[in-house]
Amino acid sequence: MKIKEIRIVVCNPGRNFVTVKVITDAGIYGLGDATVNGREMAVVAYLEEHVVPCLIGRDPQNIEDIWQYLYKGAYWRRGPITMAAIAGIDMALWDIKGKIAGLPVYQLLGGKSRKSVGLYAHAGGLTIEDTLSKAKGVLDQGFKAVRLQSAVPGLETTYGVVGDKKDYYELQGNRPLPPEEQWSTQKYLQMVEELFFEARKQLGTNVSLLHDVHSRLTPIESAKLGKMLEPYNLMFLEDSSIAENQQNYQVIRQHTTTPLAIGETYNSIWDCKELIQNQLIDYIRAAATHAGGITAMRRIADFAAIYNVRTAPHGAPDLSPICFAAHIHLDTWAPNFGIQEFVGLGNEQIQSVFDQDIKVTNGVAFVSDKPGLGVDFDEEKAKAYPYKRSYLPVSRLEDGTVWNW
Ligand code: GCO
Ligand code: MG
Repeated sequence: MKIKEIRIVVCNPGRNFVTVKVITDAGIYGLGDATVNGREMAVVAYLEEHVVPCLIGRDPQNIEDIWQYLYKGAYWRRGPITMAAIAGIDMALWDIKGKIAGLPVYQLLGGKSRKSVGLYAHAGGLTIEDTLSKAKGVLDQGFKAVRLQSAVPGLETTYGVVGDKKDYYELQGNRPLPPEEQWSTQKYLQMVEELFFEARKQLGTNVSLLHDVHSRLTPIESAKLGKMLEPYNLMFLEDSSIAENQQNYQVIRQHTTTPLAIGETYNSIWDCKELIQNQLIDYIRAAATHAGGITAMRRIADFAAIYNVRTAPHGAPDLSPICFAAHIHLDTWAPNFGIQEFVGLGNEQIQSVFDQDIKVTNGVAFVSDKPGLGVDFDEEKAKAYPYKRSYLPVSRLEDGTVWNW
């Protein structure tokens, strides 16, 4: 079997997605997601100019060889653009392998470790009361885990909050220039303690609570927050500090027993090696699209298992349904799976372009049993939603200093 053609399609059914379609001479095709939010066209150029020409005529069944060829063979290893390009191809090849075998991808990985995949939903409100009423709505739908975000009083916009002027940016893909946001750690810390105090009071102790700091705090501030939140028993505190320097988490870890999660921006196992090996985190949140595909995610999961770190794949709206399908297969297989982030199966346009086969009921997802990834992509319908340049916001401290968004 040979790779005959590879098509890269960018569409914007509400937000931009980069879809890779690998077509074989046997008529079977596979799909992959290569979306990097705000830098989509860089991945397209990388794929079209530098990857696709090298793969035509190769045997799509040699997934590992193609992965190594693209990773080691580039000389310039890692980085979000390279790894998203590799990921897009890799997912498509797993999809093809499943279709050849007549088996869903989770079977190729080793079969089911569980019947269904536990999900956490989002609740992000304009006030603490608004957040908690959204959380109650989520719990009423059967979810047992919910991520709480709330607008910070005194700041115009806050990450993760839906509603007037407090946009949750990842839901929209039409911002031709980067908007700017303000950040104040002091204002935030006051809000967040009250949020979790009220949450436990109103939601009880039977629900798993999570929170995403979106890398806004220094390590010692993270340590302080982790300690402050201990009485409220979080499932995990996500991205409390940046970990370009993985040692940062040593500082946080030695001060608090609040479980820690990180990894959505990681491109490879090397970005989390020390965090895992030194047991500085509890959940690794790498995504198939950004960390090098299913081949790389499987390796990260196995490595993490040795150190009691569980997987909690990123599930934001800027990962396409193809990535979500790949995650549900990985989550169904991984013996050390923790929880899957879930923001719904997409708006109507997304659902018309991507045909998904995942059942979600009562806060859990059931993997598709179709051969391959079990997701399809309608290229004709995608044409109705052309690419629109769009950026994530840039964050600044109140004095104007650029900060982590
Ligand atoms: C999450 C993430 C996302 C990111 C987004 C950036 O936990 O879901 O933090 O919301 O902000 O993926 O493109
Ligand atoms: Mg996050």
